[in-house]
Amino acid sequence: MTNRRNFLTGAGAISGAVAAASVGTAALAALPEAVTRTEPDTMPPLAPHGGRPYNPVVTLNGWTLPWRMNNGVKEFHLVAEPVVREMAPGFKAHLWGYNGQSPGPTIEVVEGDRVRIFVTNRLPEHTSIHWHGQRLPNGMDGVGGLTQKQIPPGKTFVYEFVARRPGTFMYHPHADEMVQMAMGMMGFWVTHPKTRHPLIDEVDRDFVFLLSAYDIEPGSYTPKIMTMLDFNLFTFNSRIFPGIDSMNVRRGDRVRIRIGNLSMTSHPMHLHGHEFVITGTDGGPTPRSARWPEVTADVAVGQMRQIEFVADEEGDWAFHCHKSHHTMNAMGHDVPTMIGVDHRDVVRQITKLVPDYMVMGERGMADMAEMEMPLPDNTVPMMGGQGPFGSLEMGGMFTVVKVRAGQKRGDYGNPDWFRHPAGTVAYEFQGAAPGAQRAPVPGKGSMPPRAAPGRDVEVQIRKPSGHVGH
Ligand SMILES: [Cu+2]
Repeated sequence: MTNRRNFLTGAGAISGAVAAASVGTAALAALPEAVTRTEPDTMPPLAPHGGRPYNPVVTLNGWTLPWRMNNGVKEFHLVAEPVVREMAPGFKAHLWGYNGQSPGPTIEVVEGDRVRIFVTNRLPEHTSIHWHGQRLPNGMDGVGGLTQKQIPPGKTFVYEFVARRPGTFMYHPHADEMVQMAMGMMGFWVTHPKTRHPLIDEVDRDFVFLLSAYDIEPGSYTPKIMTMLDFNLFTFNSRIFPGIDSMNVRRGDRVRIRIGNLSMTSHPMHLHGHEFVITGTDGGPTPRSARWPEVTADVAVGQMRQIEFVADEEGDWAFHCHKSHHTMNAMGHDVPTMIGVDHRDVVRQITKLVPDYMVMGERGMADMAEMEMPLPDNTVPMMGGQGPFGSLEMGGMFTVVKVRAGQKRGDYGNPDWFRHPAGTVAYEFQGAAPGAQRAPVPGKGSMPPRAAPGRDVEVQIRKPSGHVGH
């Protein structure tokens, strides 16, 4: 995860870029500068530097695209191009994206804004951009071949429309989609309401990210674009845990998290320690009568969900996809199940041929999170991430919401791990462990037969001593 120093460095780097984008009047007839950012850290919110005010969002391990005002029109410049994305420290992927990163920068506008987006294609093939969820003229919808000509390599096309309804949107190519989305081409779009909206509450923190999946062989750099279902990397904004930043909030903050899914399967997103409500989708704000408390929200393919909660419980709260394979990294797939297999004879024979043969998974896979396994260059362990109590044994779509009383307003820096008040951490029972209790089966005596003492396959059921014998 990002430390505070990197976080501030990222902020400094982008404010320089914003200044560079505020060009003189002589340049206004030309294309807006294509601002690029390659650092994978979370950029602090980009305060609006013109136009109507709003509370900016924070893009997890991403950034917001600066714009320029040109005669009342907000002008943006997106560049579709090959990028190198660090998915986690030690692991880089060769993807396609926008302005130096996958996903591309978040675009933030205000309801009613006239928006002009210049799209330059630096890919080796044609592309287009579809503005998912927007009300716009049909010819601005970005479906290559249907509503416009494809943008050839080297050319720049212009999209222009009014951001008519407030909400949570995304953008992605509608050209050679299977390839271009498998390569990471996508970005987030937020349209803020122009005045107080009866269904859109003010929040203290507003995080956004996209869900996407990749199939990259350990040791290689480029996703396999023909993969339909068997992906091995499940990402928030093309990052995998432990490369995903935590979401750091102040206790009592009203927090909104907006999530869009451009992978090939649904992701049930689960928050620990709090209940949330779904306050909106890509179809707009959810009527209040249709909101109910949840701790998991399924985000289906092509959907967006915005969840909201009051972060009133201090701690380090996990927030992750609940499909357990989606919190694994590449090495967790295609490994045979070995649980319960007694390898000893086989190992003895194999080690005659392969002296450093290693048995994996005999007692489950948790060992693998801490085992010093030889990995190919350019990959990460299937699960890991060091926490204050050891390895988290997580990967992929996993991060932490850090709720702290002492987190200052507007501070998105990463506090240290939570300091638990005395007596509030699960602890080891120190009393005597009673033997397993067995219910008799009529006609058959006790089932299953008790194993001989000393056999290491026995499982002991431990109960609090006060309840033994019911
Ligand atoms: Cu998932």
